[in-house]
Amino acid sequence: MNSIQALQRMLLIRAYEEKLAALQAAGPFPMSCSSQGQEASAVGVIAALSSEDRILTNHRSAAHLIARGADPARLLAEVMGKATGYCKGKSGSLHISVAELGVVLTSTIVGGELSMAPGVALARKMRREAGIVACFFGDGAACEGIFHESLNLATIWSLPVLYVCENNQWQAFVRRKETMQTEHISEWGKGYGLPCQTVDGNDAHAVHEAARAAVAQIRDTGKPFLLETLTYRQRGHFSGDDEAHISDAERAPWLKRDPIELWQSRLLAQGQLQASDLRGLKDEALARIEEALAQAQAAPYPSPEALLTDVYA
Ligand SMILES: Cc1ncc(C[n+]2csc(CCOP(=O)(O)OP(=O)(O)O)c2C)c(N)n1
Repeated sequence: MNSIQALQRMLLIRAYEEKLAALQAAGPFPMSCSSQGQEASAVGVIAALSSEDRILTNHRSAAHLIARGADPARLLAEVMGKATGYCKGKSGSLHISVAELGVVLTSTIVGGELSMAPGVALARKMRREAGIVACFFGDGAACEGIFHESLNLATIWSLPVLYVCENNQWQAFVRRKETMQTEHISEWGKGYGLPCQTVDGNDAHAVHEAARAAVAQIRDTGKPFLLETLTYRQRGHFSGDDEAHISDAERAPWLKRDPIELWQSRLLAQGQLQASDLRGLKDEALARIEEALAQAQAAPYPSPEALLTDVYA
């Protein structure tokens, strides 16, 4: 993926999240958890993966899915419970999986993705399949016991897992600093013998370089790696939350370091992008999302008979 394609992906993610937020504010519309502000982390890491790699993620998965190439029309259809959604309208925004893109799971059980990542990696290793497993989770999930079990097992069993902690400074309505004595989650990995790195999660270039090096190391050694991306969730915990827990003073410095603005400024300064092209790219992203919404709105709901298909009992 080149620099402009990375910008296009980030703009598409932002347009998708902003459209969802607008629809939810106008309501009624199904809820979701936005990862607005975390686009560089998603795009930077996913661009370092190959098509045979697998991905597990959490409730803020839209950015990961779009970065991986998911069709916004099918994502919106899924959120709206339509039959054309990636999971035939049965998952909503919080459980989307996309087998054809190697996205095994979106887990809304905090830490659920951490519990499954070693299993997916072990299965692939036993079948001698190529590829690594990327597991995205939040700093809140890192405070759960399953994080420690997962890292320990992955290390002991030499499993090719790229753990990506998107440290967005909040754990639902609780500040990260209230739940951790240390500053960085990456430090915790050292105790389990993992190579670890913390990177500026709002700098797509820094994220991508770190992820590429981590992925290369995992492919080389077959062992896990923990990457922490320091970033910020620009919206509330979920759509409909009044955001009273976030002050403007807290948000302001992070908005100044908005990952998309940082990336486009860099490309403009380097002459890789002209201001007029930028407007065109933004319009393109907005138009694609409008078209996606129209498709999702026109799509049918699943038939009542579909209730009993694709379920385990
Ligand atoms: C096992 C479990 N406990 C609690 C919740 C409620 N909950 C949903 S999101 C969340 C915070 C997760 O924080 P973090 O992992 O940092 O992710 P973030 O939402 O900040 O991206 C909590 C506690 C849940 N969904 N699952």
